[in-house]
Amino acid sequence: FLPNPKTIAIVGCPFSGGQPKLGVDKGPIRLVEAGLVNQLEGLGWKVNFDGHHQFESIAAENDPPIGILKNPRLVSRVCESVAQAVGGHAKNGQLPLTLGGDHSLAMGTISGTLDTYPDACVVWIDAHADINTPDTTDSGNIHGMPVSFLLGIGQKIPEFSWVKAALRPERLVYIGLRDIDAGEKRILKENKVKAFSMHEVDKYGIGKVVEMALDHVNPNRDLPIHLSFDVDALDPSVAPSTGTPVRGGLTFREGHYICEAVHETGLLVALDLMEVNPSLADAESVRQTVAVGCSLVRSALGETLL
Ligand code: EXY
Ligand code: MN
Ligand code: MN
Ligand code: MN
Repeated sequence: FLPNPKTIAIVGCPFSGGQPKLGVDKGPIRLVEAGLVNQLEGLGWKVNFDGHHQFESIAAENDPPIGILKNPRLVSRVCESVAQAVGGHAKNGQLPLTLGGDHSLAMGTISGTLDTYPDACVVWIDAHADINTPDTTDSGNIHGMPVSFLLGIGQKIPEFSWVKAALRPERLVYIGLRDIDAGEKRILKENKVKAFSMHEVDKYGIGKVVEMALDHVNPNRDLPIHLSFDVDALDPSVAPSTGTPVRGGLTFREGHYICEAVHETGLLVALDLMEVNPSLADAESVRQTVAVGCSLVRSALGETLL
């Protein structure tokens, strides 16, 4: 899908409004400071990065909760601008690499991808399903909800009317799940969303799980792929600096294998790396998490072991 020279557009999103912990807005800055641009150029990509997005100007003057949703207008406007940025880069034939920031941003990134590639499928790697609706959320944190908005399920909120229900449930697959709310389990079942939890990773091994996941969303291996990778999918021993760590996660290699296998399809058109929070945990844990984030991105964009 991508013309030559193969070009990445980095969309740096210093944004934390989809959840309550400060610091996740520093994730993209640390990932770029760690040398990500040079690393990707080393893999043969042309990399366009003109600085991180400035969301301050979007800051909502008055943003009271809607129901229990926190920062709803801010999250909506930021995601709308991210959708335009991602969609614009994709339409120019570039591969948007979005660095978060919290995972509410995926409401924007995936909207931008689907606006450009309506047939694209989404591979969502996460400990969480992020599929609560405004009715089912217990926390009101919108980073636990972007998928429901993209699917167009649950109560409609006028402030989010720009989000089209462009994602079909059969074009979505999860890997790595292990902390799902009761309401989310019901939503996954009702909408027949395919999900491979850590149980299936243990049972079948990551190689088989990725094959089954791609067989479900991309049976003929001909549809564009948007990979949305929440770093909390990895075990906290591998990626400690993240806001909602859950034990029992993917190993270092399992996470990288997913990225390598998606790269091997030749179908990747957009990539998100989300929820790196450099304010959580000690300096060595932060260094480790940032390094693993860069390394996952490199694997998805063509780094091989041999
Ligand atoms: N399910 C919980 C909620 O809705 O608040 C936790 C969500 C955490 C979401 C992180 C980003 O993946
Ligand atoms: Mn997530
Ligand atoms: Mn998560
Ligand atoms: Mn949950």
